[in-house]
Amino acid sequence: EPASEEGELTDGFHLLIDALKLNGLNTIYNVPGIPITDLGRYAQAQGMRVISFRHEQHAGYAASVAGFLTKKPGVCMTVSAPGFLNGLTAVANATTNCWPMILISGSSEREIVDLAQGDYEEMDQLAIARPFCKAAYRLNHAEDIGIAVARAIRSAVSGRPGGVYLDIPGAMLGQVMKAAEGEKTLVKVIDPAPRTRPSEEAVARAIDVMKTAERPLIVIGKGAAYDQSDDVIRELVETTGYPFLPMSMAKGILPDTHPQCAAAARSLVLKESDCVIMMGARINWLLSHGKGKQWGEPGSKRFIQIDIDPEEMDSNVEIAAPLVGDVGSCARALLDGMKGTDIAPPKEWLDAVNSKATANMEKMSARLQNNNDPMDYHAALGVLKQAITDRPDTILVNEGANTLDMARSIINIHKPRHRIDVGTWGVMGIGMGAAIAAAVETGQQVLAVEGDSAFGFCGMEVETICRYNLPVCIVIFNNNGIYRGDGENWGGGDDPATTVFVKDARYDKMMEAFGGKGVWAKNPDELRQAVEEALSSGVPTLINAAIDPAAGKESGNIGNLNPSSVVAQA
Ligand code: OXT
Ligand code: ADP
Ligand code: MG
Repeated sequence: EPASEEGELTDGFHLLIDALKLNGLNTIYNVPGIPITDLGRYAQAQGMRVISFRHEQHAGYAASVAGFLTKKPGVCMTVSAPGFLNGLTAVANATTNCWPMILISGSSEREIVDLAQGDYEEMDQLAIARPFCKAAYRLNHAEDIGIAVARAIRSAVSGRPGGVYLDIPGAMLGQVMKAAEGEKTLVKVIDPAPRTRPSEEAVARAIDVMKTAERPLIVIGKGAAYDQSDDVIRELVETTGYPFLPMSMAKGILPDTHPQCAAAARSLVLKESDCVIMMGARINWLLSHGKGKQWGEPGSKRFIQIDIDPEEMDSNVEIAAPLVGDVGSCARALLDGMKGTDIAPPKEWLDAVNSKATANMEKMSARLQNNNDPMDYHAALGVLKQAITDRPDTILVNEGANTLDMARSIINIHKPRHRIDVGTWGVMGIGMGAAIAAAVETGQQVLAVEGDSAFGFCGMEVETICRYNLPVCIVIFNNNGIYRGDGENWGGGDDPATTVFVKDARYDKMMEAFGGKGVWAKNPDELRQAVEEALSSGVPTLINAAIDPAAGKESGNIGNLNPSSVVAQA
């Protein structure tokens, strides 16, 4: 810590580190280089945890997942132009997912950039960042660091959370101030994301809708997971007795094994319900925009929507009762408003949901017990489902297409914020960044279930996992390709099909190259044994699970989103 004695000096490097630490931001996910190499070194010297990646996109994804898990902005630090652009994907993704993060990028000499005179890694980063994030700021003077970091934090976490960009011209880091004066410029942000209560009228309106509901449903989204109001959400679900449908990253707020969980009756509840409480979930593409066949007769539903962002209301369908506020406050207000009313759902509705869910679960569980050769998704996922049931504290990371869709419905999640996946954009390559952040931020064991294509977007970060000796077990569902491993070249030539990879690639050897454990598992027994060992030892492990190349579907469950040519010539 810089002492505040007369005459002692501080500078931009140290003020920035002091400002982050003062606000409880103690971890930086980065890739070093000009002009931020020493910033990382000083941060580490001053007690911050600095996790250095191999590529900025994954450092950025890690920061965004840290934001999701902790409600504090995750911090990613990069070099200028190319490093900044690599990190920008993650900021855009964080903003899309409504997760708080701050991307701090070094940038080139302002005067030279502004005159376009060709500086080292010249780019007008601030202008480029703006459309991709919630807010963007540039720091020109060391004396502004305190206020800039405060603004960045508040922008990232207040209201609807999102990504913030902080532009750090290299020269600013070297600016010197008297330490005592510098200390006075630092700002500790008080109550950065104040809880917001819905108005009494809004609550009364929602209760009126609930009173007339005959087939109610609660849809819970990752905004609710983010809010960390797990107990109040559970109380609301259990007091109403309504069936609930978790969106993928809301799984585990209430356990998937909860008797009111309607995940296995998804089609039925979306179609048949007449009153839907949306809780921290947007009615976007993942819910067919609230329209179409999936949602039954047009006009057959009334929506109550809980969201921190008032502009989310009516974005796709009419919202009969908007509740603007944080999930915890809104759920509490509904519980208070319900007192003395009778809103219990009719038994026929609950029976219908239960019998559909039970039938689907029975069908599914029969498929999980098989010894097909080659191994299929269901057999492999049956093993992983059991592993998570045995060790419910394990955090599941999941990406791919078939690997994603099948793992989502097969692997039960038992605890809040224990499933991290591709999010609103369905983006491939989040896996290793997410796994690293989950391990670093929670100290828990992580199981990353990855399609072989998905893993390819971020695979080099296994070195990072080994270097920091993180308790991460990666299982690659290796079906030799994107969706399937048996694609054909439509041109009939010698080149492989655009969707297939080298057959039987030994991803397990990548892990061994860095000192971790690699296993090639060809059947459920080998997979079970390897996962068991990895989860009990905490040793960085990569299990290359051979999956039937013919078992997957094009685009998994969302093949309907592919446009098709009417003049196909193949
Ligand atoms: O009710 P019904 O009867 O309908 O049944 C439903 C449930 O009730 C039931 N269910 C259950 N039954 C029994 N038991 C249980 N427990 C249970 N739970 C549910 O199951 C059905 C289905 O339920 P589900 O899954 O809840 O419902 P559904 O209909 O699927 O829900 C709809 C959605 C939209 C909410 C859901 O599908 C969803 O969340 N989807 C997300 C999809 C997504 O984001 N996919 C990733 C993107 S795909 C694609 O774009 C890919 N790319 C391109 C690319 C990307 N993405 N990014 C970048 C940077 N570059 C390129 C690529 C390259 S994927 C991809 C790689 C793929 O290859 P890999 O090798 O990685 O992976 P593999 O495919 O494995 O080879
Ligand atoms: P999912 O993909 O799980 O359906 P979305 O990301 O679409 O969820 O929706 C999350 C929603 O939650 C966003 O509209 C966001 O504004 C909202 N949200 C984020 N944090 C909170 C919070 N603390 N309280 C209420 N709503 C929130
Ligand atoms: Mg694959």
